[in-house]
Amino acid sequence: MASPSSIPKAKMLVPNTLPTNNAEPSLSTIQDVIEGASKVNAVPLWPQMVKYNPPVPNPRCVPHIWRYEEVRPYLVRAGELVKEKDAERRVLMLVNPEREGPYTTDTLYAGLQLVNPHETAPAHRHTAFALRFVIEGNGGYTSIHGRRIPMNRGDVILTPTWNWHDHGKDGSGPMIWLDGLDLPSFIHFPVHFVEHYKETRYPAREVENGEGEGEIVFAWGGMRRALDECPGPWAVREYRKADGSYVSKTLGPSAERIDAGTSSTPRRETVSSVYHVIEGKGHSNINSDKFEWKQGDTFCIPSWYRYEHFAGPEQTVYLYRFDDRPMVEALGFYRSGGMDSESLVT
Ligand code: GTQ
Repeated sequence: MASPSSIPKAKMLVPNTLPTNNAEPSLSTIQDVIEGASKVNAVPLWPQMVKYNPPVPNPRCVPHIWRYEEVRPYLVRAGELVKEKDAERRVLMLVNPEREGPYTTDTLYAGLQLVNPHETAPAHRHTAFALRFVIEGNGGYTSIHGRRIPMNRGDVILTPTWNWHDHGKDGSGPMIWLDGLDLPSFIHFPVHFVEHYKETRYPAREVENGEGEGEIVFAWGGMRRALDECPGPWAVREYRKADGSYVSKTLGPSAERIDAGTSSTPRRETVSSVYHVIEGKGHSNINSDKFEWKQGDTFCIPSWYRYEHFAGPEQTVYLYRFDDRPMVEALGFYRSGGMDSESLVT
């Protein structure tokens, strides 16, 4: 290859002067500049600087609660009307009132999924990561890359990226669970792939007693014991892998215990979260709004809202939560209320 110095000067294509603007002979006012620039898809930043550089986080989503007794009848009726072959996944998405699907928060997707006895939600796999919290029903199972995991109330089951998965059910009555996925990320990063398996079910064997525990499934009994062993009226435990690492690069599940008549410490973070009430009654203050909740309800907290949970006077409260902390941390965006920005300098 010729070195730059050996290129004959006469053949250089780079002009030594800037191009003159023949199309716009007079740019006498800023309006001329703005109009002219827009024709070449260039737009001034300065009038809308604060939109892109807001002083504090500005989530589009708002706090919201989905009451189980209000949503469940629609899901159960959909279970009767929408046949297995007509819905790859029979899910009611929990859509934030300020946005469309798949946004439950700006970064999290939640949905309630129902499977009837003798049905199969067919095998597929995808880039997205999924968490399932089992709400009700008996005899359900989800098969994850060759292992058939029974679904029991309160269990958290992971579907890691690219694992083949299908869901099924024996026994009577429907199986209902809360799905948590990182689907909003794939609107932002349009890089999602899905594959469908050639048969309805991916070959799977039943797991032995306790197999996959702490890796792919987290039984409620174990988490409840762990929460009860924590000191104090309010306890938080994350679901983590045996080596202490996050279960996913994107989503972080956790559970909380709040003793009757007590409350959590107020929190404010750059993560958003979806909460589901496992047991008990109470309310949350999210910024200045109060949200009353009870067993089965699901509610969301956008990033940077200040929130605090209060257990009712009668019963210990247990909450399940998933948030986007692993993803937010990995990107270097994690911050919580009270952190000094000097401490964030890298
Ligand atoms: O069960 O695989 O709620 O792929 C959304 C997308 C569930 C699933 C959802 C999915 C699934």
